[in-house]
Amino acid sequence: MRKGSQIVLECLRAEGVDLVFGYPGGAIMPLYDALAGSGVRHILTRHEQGAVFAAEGYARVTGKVGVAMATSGPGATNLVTGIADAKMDSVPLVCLTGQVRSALIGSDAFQETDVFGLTLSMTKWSRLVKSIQEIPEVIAEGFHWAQSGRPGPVVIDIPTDMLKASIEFSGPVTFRAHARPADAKAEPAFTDTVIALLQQAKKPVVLVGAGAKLSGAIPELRQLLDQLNLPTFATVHGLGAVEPELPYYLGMVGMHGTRAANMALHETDLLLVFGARLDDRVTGDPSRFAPDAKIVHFEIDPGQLDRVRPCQLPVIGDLAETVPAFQTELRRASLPDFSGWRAAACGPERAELDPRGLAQPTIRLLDELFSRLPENSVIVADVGQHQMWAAQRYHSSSPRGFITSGGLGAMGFALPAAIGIQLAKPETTVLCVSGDGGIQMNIQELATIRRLGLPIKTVIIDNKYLGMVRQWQQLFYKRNYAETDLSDNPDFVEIAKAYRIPGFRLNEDAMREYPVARETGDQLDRFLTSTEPELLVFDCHPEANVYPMVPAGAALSEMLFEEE
Ligand SMILES: Cc1ncc(C[n+]2csc(CCOP(=O)(O)OP(=O)(O)O)c2C)c(N)n1
Ligand SMILES: [Mg+2]
Repeated sequence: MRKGSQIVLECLRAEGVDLVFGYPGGAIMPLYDALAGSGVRHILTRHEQGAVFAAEGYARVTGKVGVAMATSGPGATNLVTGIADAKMDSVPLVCLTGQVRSALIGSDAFQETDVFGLTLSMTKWSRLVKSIQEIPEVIAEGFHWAQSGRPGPVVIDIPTDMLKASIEFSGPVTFRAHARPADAKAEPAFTDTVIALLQQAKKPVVLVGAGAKLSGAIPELRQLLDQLNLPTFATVHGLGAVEPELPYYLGMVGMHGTRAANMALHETDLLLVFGARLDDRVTGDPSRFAPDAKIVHFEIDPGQLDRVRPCQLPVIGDLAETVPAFQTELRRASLPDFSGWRAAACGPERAELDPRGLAQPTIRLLDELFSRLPENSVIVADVGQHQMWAAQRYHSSSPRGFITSGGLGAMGFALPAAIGIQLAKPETTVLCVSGDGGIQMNIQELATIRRLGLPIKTVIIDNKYLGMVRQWQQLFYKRNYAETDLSDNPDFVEIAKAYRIPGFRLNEDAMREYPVARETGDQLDRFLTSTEPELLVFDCHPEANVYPMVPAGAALSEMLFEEE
């Protein structure tokens, strides 16, 4: 005989779970009661949003399923932002929520919310458990859907009486999905069509997205890119998939992408997309996106095709299958000479201008930090200007080395995500880059970091503004800085101190000379290598902006650049 709570934990163990993030409460108490001795380690965060973002950090850096748990009602509603975030960014996530006892469901019972209904539009799969007997199947199926195909979030809501009751238990089960539908297989003849399109093309380009790393096919994709030798760029989630120093790599594309990448994408006549959704932050005005281009879309999720406009050729399937298939055929084909186009797209006149203007010291700080990081470090960025500066300055070839909330853009993501990342990779340096706004959305997680002694390095880019919103107000709302002023920020170093985390402040003067003064360099080295959590607050100019910028509603070619 086993209690429902024990069955849940045994099934989690059977799925390979040894770490979960959560916060207890009434309806889920039986599950907490069974944790000790279960083999599942539970990390108590200080907010359920912290738990779900930490689980996402763990999942994003490992590719394994992240697990978060919370009680009914307010516990479950606090998970919602993380669930939406995991949906947008294809993160394998399982959320377990306690529910009021089944006899009370629908009666407005204490701490009752309809978690299933509430999250229905943002989960990949979800269940309200209806009997203790079905717990093993529901967990097995939930884990299957979280990580199969395009990964995503799963919610399993379990009434508390089912966690308490006992049944005879014959062990965890495995879930077998039906065979893939025929149209989910890569079209075998697609290679001929892509090659024919390439042979007709004058200005072909390659766009790499998150799918590249999710598929695990990075080595194959890199070989293919070498074979193609075409101007290539990445979305924010594709960063690190392509080795940045390659001559055909143009960096990040989109609203704050490089001049070269955006121009090449605007001018292309054949766009090969590998695992990207073509979000409007990537395309600019969808109606004027790559106006002359035919699109070949390598994509695992048929639901993501034709979102911007119909593609000429969908190649539906896992990149781990379609990329090697394409590679093999490409070896036999002869492609036109694209060297003229490559020279134009990758040439010096398209090179990035050195950042001038008010953002320069902040960009230097990020360059100084990033260049001092050991290989395979992980940078986790929050949301705002600092996020885009960090993405622009990320020049590592580590595919899971830059982690951020991209599709949802959820402020408050970075600090708790860093917890999940550091727990998954105890030996890795984890650098959290946050804004003065975003850090205050989950600052309570400093307590979790302190309690666990995680050596996470947090940098706050303190511009005393909700900077990204202020930038838009400056450029598009006549400098009406309505409700974006954070000049009464607390002293973050003092806050960290209260959490028993050491911190220090650097101002822009420290970054004015290049290379930076020896003492500053030493200070940064010590910060990055200490075995303790630590905070660095950087005073950024309040009116520093992120450039280039494609204004909302503009075409990619209509970038704004730094003012002199
Ligand atoms: C939860 C949430 N609320 C609001 C926003 C809208 N938003 C996007 S960036 C931003 C400003 C972020 O400010 P800060 O954290 O200081 O970063 P900065 O842009 O100044 O670097 C805001 C409010 C958001 N993305 N997420
Ligand atoms: Mg700010």
